[in-house]
Amino acid sequence: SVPVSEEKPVVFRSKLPDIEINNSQSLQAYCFGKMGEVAARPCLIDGQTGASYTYAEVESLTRRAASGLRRMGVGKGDVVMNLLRNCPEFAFSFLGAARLGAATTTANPFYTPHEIHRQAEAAGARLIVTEACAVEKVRGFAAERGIPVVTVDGRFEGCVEFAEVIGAEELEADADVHPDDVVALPYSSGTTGLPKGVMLTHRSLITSVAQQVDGENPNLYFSKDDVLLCLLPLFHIYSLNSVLLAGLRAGSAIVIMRKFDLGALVDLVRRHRITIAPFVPPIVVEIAKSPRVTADDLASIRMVMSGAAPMGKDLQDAFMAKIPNAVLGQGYGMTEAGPVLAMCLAFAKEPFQVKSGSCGTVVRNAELKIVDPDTGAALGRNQPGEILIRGEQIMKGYLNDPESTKNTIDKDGWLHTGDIGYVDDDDEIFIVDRLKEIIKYKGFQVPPAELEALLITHPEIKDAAVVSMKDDLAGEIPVAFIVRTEGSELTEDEIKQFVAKEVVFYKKIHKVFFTDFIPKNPSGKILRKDLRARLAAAVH
Ligand code: 4UU
Repeated sequence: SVPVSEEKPVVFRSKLPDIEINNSQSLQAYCFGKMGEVAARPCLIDGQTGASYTYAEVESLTRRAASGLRRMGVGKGDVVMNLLRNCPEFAFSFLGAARLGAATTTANPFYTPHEIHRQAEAAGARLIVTEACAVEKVRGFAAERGIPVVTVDGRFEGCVEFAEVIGAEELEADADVHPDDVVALPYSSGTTGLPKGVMLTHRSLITSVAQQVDGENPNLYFSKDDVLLCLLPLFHIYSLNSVLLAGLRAGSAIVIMRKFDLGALVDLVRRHRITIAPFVPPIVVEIAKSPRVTADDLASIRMVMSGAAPMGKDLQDAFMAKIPNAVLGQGYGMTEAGPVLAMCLAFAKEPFQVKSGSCGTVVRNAELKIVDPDTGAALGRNQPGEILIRGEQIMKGYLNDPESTKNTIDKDGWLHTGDIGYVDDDDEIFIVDRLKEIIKYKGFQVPPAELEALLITHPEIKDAAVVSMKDDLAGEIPVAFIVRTEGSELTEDEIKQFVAKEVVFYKKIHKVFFTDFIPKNPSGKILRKDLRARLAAAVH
């Protein structure tokens, strides 16, 4: 008889069975879905002040925030901008806006005025919630456009204090929302170009959170007795989704930390007996290297999660030696993917054996494919290619940008990540390279296109290209190739300063290489691979 060749698995799935996900409700109803069991338990704890709010209090505060936001003119379909470091008000405002059927766009309060205005404008923000460090940067802009500014940490002329927004009365009933209504609008440059508004709907975020923390054997097991450290910024989707929303859904206590500092971190871990610590690789490095932090300091922690940038096997092993009683693993996310594509299965309630250096296994209720980036053909196990994901958790699309949406989500619903990786024999995913141009400085996005656009506005810069260079502490740093105009003696320092004035600290140019031309393909696309090869050759 004819031998039947065994068919290669081309679609990868979780080892956990699919579950039923009720994603046709509102995100807030889903997150507070177990109120009966958790009402009197601690929900949010402000690490700075020690203020603690129970689940019942937080739910009520979000209803009061909703009522206050409505009084200030926010309604269904509107966008509120949260320009905040981590604080309880972030959650009150986010969930309050959701109750009104409004969406929240999140941004870093350390952005420059230009970066803030651009996002506020593009997102169509109707109201800005911010704090002292950013008030001066938005006040003029907001006044010109008649956008009210709310501050969480004090009284400022022309602004409204958050305490006033949270009046006595609660919103009587949430607005009716459709599962496809947008609830979060983070900005991401995706695989190419400038930052774009990523439309995450009630359906996508419920699905994503459920894929992590729901089911009889949750992939990411958070219990009511867990205490989560919310240190990563809530304006980034990792913390918003996998810490705040997932923590609320699971009924855990969430300790909110405003600013990273090793001493303060150890203090909070000890004081609140933190059990779950979501980190990014640079924080893992710092803890692994610091003689000041002992195993004893971290004794209460049972789970350490890393994500947003690669964590190699060496670092993972070094860290595990420091905190032997905790499980250390990775989550793999991308804003557009809702955001979680893969999660370490050692985090499951009934954990699996996993390998160091892996960024997890595809989440349940989703499909993952690896394709040849040139031909689009699906690849089997152990063959690196572009990672594609499909499921109800992915974004609805980019705001007002059908072209970029079409280039990211194909006609069959697969979202193209721009990451290169493979799936091994045990369904574990390893990321090995990046096809897309984005640079990740300590997990923060640095879009080269944005820096290039800025650089060529300089009268003495004829052409510019920005690429990443490996860095021990930050993972990657942005460096620029510059073609000066004829006769120009513009210096490296002048260029660095020119950029530094216009961008948030992590987008600063770290090195400048002067060159005669920027290599481009016939359609004018910068050949970044060639530039990275030039860097590698110069370094070694
Ligand atoms: C190698 O970084 C994120 C989201 C991260 C996240 C979210 C929820 C991690 C765990 C979690 O539970 O989003 P973006 O849009 O800022 O950046 C996306 C890109 C990816 O495409 C990939 O290139 O960041 C990189 N990345 C990683 N790289 C994200 N996670 C990892 C990882 N290893 N674990």
